Order: sequence, then C-alpha cells, then structure tokens
Amino acid sequence: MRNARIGTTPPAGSGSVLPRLFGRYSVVVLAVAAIALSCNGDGSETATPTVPDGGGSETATPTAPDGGGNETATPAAPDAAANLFLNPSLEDGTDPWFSLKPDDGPFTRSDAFAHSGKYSAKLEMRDPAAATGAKVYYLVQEITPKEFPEFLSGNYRVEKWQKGTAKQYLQFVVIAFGVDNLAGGYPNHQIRYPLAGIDSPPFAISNAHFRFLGKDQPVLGEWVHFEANVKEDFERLWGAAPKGFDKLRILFEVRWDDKAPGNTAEADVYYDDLYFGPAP
Ligand SMILES: [Ca+2]
Repeated sequence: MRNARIGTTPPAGSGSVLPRLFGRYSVVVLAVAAIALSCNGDGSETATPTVPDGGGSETATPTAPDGGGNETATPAAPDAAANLFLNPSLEDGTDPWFSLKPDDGPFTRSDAFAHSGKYSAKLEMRDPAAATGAKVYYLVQEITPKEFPEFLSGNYRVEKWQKGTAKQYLQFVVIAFGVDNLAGGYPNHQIRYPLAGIDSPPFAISNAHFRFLGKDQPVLGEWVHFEANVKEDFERLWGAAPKGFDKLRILFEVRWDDKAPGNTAEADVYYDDLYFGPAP
C-alpha cells in the first residue's frame, strides 16, 4: 500500500546523487535497472530499499529513524469526506471527543495552536513531584463502522516537556471491543502506537501489541505528522483485521507510567486533524 512513505526522507546512506535529483521514482527505475543488470543477485544493496511492490510492511517509518519531526512536507491527504472521526479538527466544539477520566486526565479545546482551522485539542499535564504510579491524559473518540478501517493519521505538537519519569510519552491506541475473529479470548484487542518519549514497551499487556512510530523525545514547537495503516498492522500483529466488533475506541494520549516521587511531570501536547478511514 502506498502509505507512510510520503514525507519520509530517503534512508540515510542511500544517497547517490541521482535519486536526490530525480526523486523516488527514479530510485525505483534505477533499482529495477540494477536488478535487471545483475540478475545473479550480487547487486542487491541498491535494489533492496525499493522493492518493486512497495514493501508495504514499512509503515513503521513515517518518522525518520532518529529525530523525526522534521517531515513538515504535507503527505497525500486522505479523503476528508470519508473520515470516520467527527469534528476531526476540533473546529466544532469538543464533541464527540471525550476523556476517559475527565477529572483526572482532561483535554480542552485550544486556539493557541492549530494544524488547520483555529483550534486543536490540548492535553495539559501538570503533576507534582510527589505524584506516583501512572496517569493518562485522554482525547478519545469511539466509532462503529461496519468494516474495520484502514488508515489513521494525525498531527501532534509539543510545547512543553518536563519528564517526571523515564516513562513519559505520547501515543495513540486503537482498541476493538468484542471482536469475533481474533485469538486470546480478550474482551478487547489493541495496538498501541508510541509516538515519542519512550523507546521500548512501557509494560507487558497481553491484549495489546506495541508498534513504535517514534522513539525519541518529542520535538518542541512544531507539528509532527503521524500515520499508520492500522488494518495492515492488525493483520500482521494479530493475524487478521478485526471482524464482528461492537465498537472501536481510538485514544490520543500523553501519559506517564512507573513514576516515583522526585520530579514534576509537565507537558503541553496538542492534537489536530485526526483521520481514520480509507488510505489516501
Ligand atoms: Ca483544527
């Protein structure tokens, strides 16, 4: 599938001058030519980065291996009319977005920053040094499409980042409730997509897989695009796309886990232009 490739920079070290000059299509052409010229297989080092079928499993790299955050080039936009999220840009109030813990981990609508329009969702973490355990700030929407959707994308922006613990991070989570066709007998099946702040799973959880879209600390002061082919990820990680589910819950979070007393945990995180639907 053509996803997660737009906006990515070429892999470090792939840099012959010609591909840079002529773009990725020339890379494919050159790669195919390389394969044709060396059918005994010894010329594979230049051919492998661009397998002719597009290497659909590489949805894991919408951000560069290190740093990320600098892909400000706008990727191909999905069809806004097909978006399963309502109020995806927070321009129409806050509904139907909600927090699972509105008193403890709320969100607000802010006009301080917007990826498009005037507003975005703001998660404002302000937790004291004495805070312990785990805490999540939530921006959540639930949808009930007939078929499991394909592609999720969005944008986050971090304006403040004071870590109260090593495990302070941003992620989004896709949860399918009451799935008929996946193993485990769980009440729900999840994929968790860390975006920034941690580089390994924060804890073991039997009904969730982790798929990292970013492993660095968040970049401050700029919008960062993220996207994933969630359907392909379920097929790869769970064996199939969910069927017969009762509902889907999608959570955009900033949170901390395993906090001990000592440091304040503070962050200002914005989300805007969220999309779940057909791939562009
Ligand atoms: Ca907006």
